[in-house]
Amino acid sequence: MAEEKYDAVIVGGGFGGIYHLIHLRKLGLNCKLIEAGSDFGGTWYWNRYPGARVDSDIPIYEFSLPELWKGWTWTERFPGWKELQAYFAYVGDKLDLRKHCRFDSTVKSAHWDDDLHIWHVTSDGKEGLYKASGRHLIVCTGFASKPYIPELKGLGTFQGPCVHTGRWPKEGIETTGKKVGIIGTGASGVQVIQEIGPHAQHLTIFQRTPNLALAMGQYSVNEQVQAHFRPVYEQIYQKLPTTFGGLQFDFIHRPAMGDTAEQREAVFQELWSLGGFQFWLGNYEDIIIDKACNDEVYAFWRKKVCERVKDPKKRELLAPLVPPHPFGCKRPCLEQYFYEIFNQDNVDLVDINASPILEITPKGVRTTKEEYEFDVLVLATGFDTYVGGFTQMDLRGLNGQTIRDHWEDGVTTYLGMTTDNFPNLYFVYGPQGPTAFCNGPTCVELQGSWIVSTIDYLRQNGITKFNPTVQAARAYKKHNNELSDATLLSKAKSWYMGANIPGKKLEAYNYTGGVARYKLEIAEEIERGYPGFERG
Ligand code: N01
Repeated sequence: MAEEKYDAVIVGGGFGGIYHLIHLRKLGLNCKLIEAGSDFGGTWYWNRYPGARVDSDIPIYEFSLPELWKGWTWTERFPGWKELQAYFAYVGDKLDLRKHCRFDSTVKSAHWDDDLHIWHVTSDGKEGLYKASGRHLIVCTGFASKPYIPELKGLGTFQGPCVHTGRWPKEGIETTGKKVGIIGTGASGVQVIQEIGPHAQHLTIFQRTPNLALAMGQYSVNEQVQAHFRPVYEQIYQKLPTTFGGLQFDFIHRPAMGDTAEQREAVFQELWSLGGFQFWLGNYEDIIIDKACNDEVYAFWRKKVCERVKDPKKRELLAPLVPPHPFGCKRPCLEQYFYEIFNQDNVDLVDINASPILEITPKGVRTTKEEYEFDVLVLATGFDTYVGGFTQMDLRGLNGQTIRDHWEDGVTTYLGMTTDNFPNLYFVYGPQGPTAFCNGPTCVELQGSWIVSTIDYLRQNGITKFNPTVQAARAYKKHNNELSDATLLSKAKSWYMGANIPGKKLEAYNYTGGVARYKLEIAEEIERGYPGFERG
């Protein structure tokens, strides 16, 4: 088939892909967006498991474009996946974006052509093979697009539905009145557990590490309330990239131990009462640096959780006396009635450290202690974060080098948006960006605006090949590692450090200096005339 020619090809139709489609088109570029799902939404297209819900509160989990937020009304402080899908459909309609997209088509390969200075992209799907080329390739597959399914013996033998949370079928799965087993207690596990728990006949949860989940503080919102706050939306959006987490609030800029114990207790109590991530990314600024501060935060969190769980054994498994890892160094999530679920007689919590899973059987799960029988088995086992979205494609840069080979000994990026040996390739919300420590749309808009400005610069200067130097990428990685090494992050086995995938290189996959600092660093690259790049 003939290859369609574009200025830019964009992979992925979530916040990142849509941002680039909107803004590169405003620059006059002819773009094609290719998306594996049937519509926009990205993570919210795929994560449609019961209870899937964002944990950034309104109005920060949306585009900051006035033509979009002025016409949109949410119904909850933390919207659920159905409402998020409706929001993406609204964006697509309002800006008439779908005509630039190929949906139901998965990008299989993207190869750099060093003679023509373009990318050749091939995708496949509902309408067959598709080929497009573009001078610029923007990968917006998000940090969690490749589900991780552990290699459990006998997995394929289970006779009932067995589903990963990130691939929940559109038609849903009946869990009411069923015996359900759930493996994993990350953010996805916590949400699906609290949703399925109340109506399952029996729910068995296999936990390896407790989630240090925070109270969401959910409430309904109406148009009247939002109309009242819209006049300050611009102010809020301007503030987001000046904070650590791209949020409406920031860390308390003083060390915890400079306050008295009574003052700290009062601070913790106030943050707790606000709900959401205030207790984490709005806490003392040394929360993930100073162990003494971190221990106190954990002790406060534990006290709150223990008040809600009646059974002492379950309580100790969910909120152990000894912290399983430093608080906030493995992603906490937001919960609504997760801990109350464990007070139901029909809910069991299995500690798979004490009795590991031996195999999946046709009837259920066999541990070293017993076999559990289920109608439905849910794998809430996470994702090959940061890099899975890249390595699942045949992505080849200079000399045909694959991204898999390029990153085999660890990830190198420059500024968390480009990587050496892959000219004219850009990405957002991926490795070595603020990604997991940042509100999604804030990260996408900050990185996206840098990429769009850079592409504009390249066009204005007739530069057709733009590639970060190996030295610049190495120096950036060193800097990122130093930022991470100054924290307690490496003390937790988490996907932040690649510890969730057996054999994955353990290193800092996230930029740890905070969004405000990152913003200054990437702006400096532009101000200094892109010293980290070679031009072709
Ligand atoms: O994945 P996870 P997730 N045997 O990797 C367990 C975002 N997100 O999908 O902790 C048994 O956090 C694993 O155990 P352990 C959010 O950023 C956001 O839940 O490694 N268990 C863990 O409990 C989030 O952080 C939202 O010991 C195994 C679980 O599976 C990120 O996505 C909602 C196992 C995986 O947890 C990922 O969250 C959902 C094995 N072999 C997701 N392998 C919201 O915005 C893994 N586990 C609300």
